[in-house]
Formats: sequence, C-alpha cells, structure tokens
Amino acid sequence: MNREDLQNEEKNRVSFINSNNGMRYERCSGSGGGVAAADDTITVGFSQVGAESDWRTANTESMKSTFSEENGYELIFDDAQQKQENQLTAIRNFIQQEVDYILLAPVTETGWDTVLQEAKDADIPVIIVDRMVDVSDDSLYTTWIGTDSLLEGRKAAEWLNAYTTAKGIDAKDVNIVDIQGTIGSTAQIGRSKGLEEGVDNYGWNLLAQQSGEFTQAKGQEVMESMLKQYDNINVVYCENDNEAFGAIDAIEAAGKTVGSDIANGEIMVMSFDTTNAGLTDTLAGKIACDVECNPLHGPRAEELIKALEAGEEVEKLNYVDEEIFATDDTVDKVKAVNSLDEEGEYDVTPITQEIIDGRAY
Ligand code: GZL
Ligand code: ZN
Repeated sequence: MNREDLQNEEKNRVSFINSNNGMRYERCSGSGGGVAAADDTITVGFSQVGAESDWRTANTESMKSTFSEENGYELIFDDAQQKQENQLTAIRNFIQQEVDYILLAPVTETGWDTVLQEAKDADIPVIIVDRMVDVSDDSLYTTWIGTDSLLEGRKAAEWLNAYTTAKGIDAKDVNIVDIQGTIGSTAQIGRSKGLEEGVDNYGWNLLAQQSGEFTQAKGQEVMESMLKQYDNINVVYCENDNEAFGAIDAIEAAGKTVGSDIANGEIMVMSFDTTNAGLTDTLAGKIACDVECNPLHGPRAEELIKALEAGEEVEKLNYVDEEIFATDDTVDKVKAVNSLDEEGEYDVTPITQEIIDGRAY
C-alpha cells in the first residue's frame, strides 16, 4: 500500500481529539486538518495497537486520563485495530499536525525504521510504550516504557516447575499447549521464549503453539482445534487473560474440567495480564497462575515528557514492576532472570477478593 493509499485510508478513519468542548471525534484527513492547540498545551499523538483485550483497554484509559485537557494536554488518539499500516498512517498524520510528542504502542517489533526516521527529521520525540521496536538505530526513539515480557514468561515457567514438582507430577507427564499472542509482538516473543526455555530445562511435552492474537474469540477457536487434535492436554499456557477466557469456554464446552488437579484429569490454565476478570477467574480456581503485566503507563509517560520539557536526560528503558498471582499457596516464590540478565526472586501471591477490589485495573 503506497503513501497515497495510506492517506486515503486515513480519510476513512476517525481519531479522538481533545478540544475546548471536551472529547470529540475528528476526521483526520491526509492533509492533516491540524488541531490548533492553545500555545501552552502540549500536543501528544498516541498510536495505540487496538482494543483487543481488557489489558489494552486499561492501557488506553491510563493514557487518556493522564494526557487530558485539564492536565494541559491536547491528545490525538488513534486506534490501529491491530494493523501496523494504520499505525504508520497515524504517525505520518501526527507529523503533519506537528504534534509535540508521539507515543507509539507498536503492534509488532519490526517495520518502524522509515516512519521513525520521518519523525526524527521532523524533530518530534517518539516515546515507545508497552511493546518494543526492533530498529537499526535506537536514536530513532527517545525512550521506552514497558514491561519485561521475557521475565514474565520465565516467572510462569518457574511457577509451573515448582507447582508440578510440589504435586509430584513428573515432567514427562506435563503436556502443554501454548496459545500465543500476536506473533512478532514483544509480549508474544518473551512469553513464548520463557515457556520454551522451561520445556528445554524441565522436559515437559510442548504439544502445540498457535497464535490466539490476544483475543478471547481467537483463543477459544484455537483451544477448540487443539482439543480436537490432542486428547492428553493438561496445561494450557495462554499468553493473555482474554485468550484464557476463550480457552476456558472451549475446555468446558468439550465437557472437560478446568482446574489445577492435573493428576485427576483437570486441565490447568495459566495466563498473563492480571486483569480484573483474569484475577476473578484465578480466585475461582479457573486460572491457576496469572502473571502480572502492568498497563498503567500513562503516569510514567507523563513523567518522561515533563523531564524532556525541562531539558533533562531520560533513561532509554523504563520498566514497570509486576507481580505473580496464583489460585493457591502451593508455590510461594520463584527465581527468574530478567531481560537485563539480573537474577531476582519473586513472591507468588495467593489471590483474594480484597486484593482484586484494591487494584487500579
Ligand atoms: C503486554 C501487551 C499485551 C497484553 C495483551 O505488554 O503488549 O497486549 O498482554 C495485549 O492483553 O493485547
Ligand atoms: Zn507485560
């Protein structure tokens, strides 16, 4: 699709624009149709992956509530519906509107060099949020805020090893399917790698891996097909909560039981994101272990923009902290190495309703 087509497609897309009369839809034309912000507000163009999961919705909410008009910002928000070409169009649109900052939550890691060079040539700082970009020159973005997906995967694998060991389940009897996230996204790459390392280290049987695209519908569809292919699945490794919701529905529809009692034929579901619905399923024993992925990047992004506005240097990589929740206290802590090769020990918290009620998302 050439630039002309991209701009034509842009005409059919809408973006949210904050303005003096509150949030309103604004057609973004290829010609920009720029938004004239009062001169003391900071205009931020945010290219969001989509609205594929509860996690993503919480991430969007965090950004919108941070970059609000009352906080002194003009936010141009674009939902790319999980398509990279829509993100490229949105970024070019932000450049034409001469925004002060571009926030990019990249759907996948590759394919950003050209458009980030255009932003650099236009002197617009780019802040990468959530997933990472794989670019030839990391001066193409100013800073990154996100979570360590490889550490998340390693935490989950270490929990599974500790759990099966505690329950006296032999590694050769652990038959896992991996419902992966969006292929090529940092979250999928890290979480899949963490599991694959566990398979190599502990000798589990990895029966199948297939993308559930981080959505509930696709997660259910993939689980249904895997259940038709394999009759010995006893662990389902879902790379986010929405896939887990779909997998649980598929398992129960097939007349099987979701739960941690593998030795008695239950199918154990593991997940990531610790959304409210995910932790509610964990409390109910339907998800055995939910590894946290923190979506509340808005305040961190604002801290970085304020520092940049003050002419300060900022760290290139800014990780947010994350915990591990489980349905019971079989495993109390795990050791795992993060993406910076630092070994850490991480508590596993048995989930309670009080914890769920006290969380921000
Ligand atoms: C994780 C983020 C992932 C979430 C999914 O950092 O990129 O994308 O785990 C979301 O829920 O779709
Ligand atoms: Zn994460």
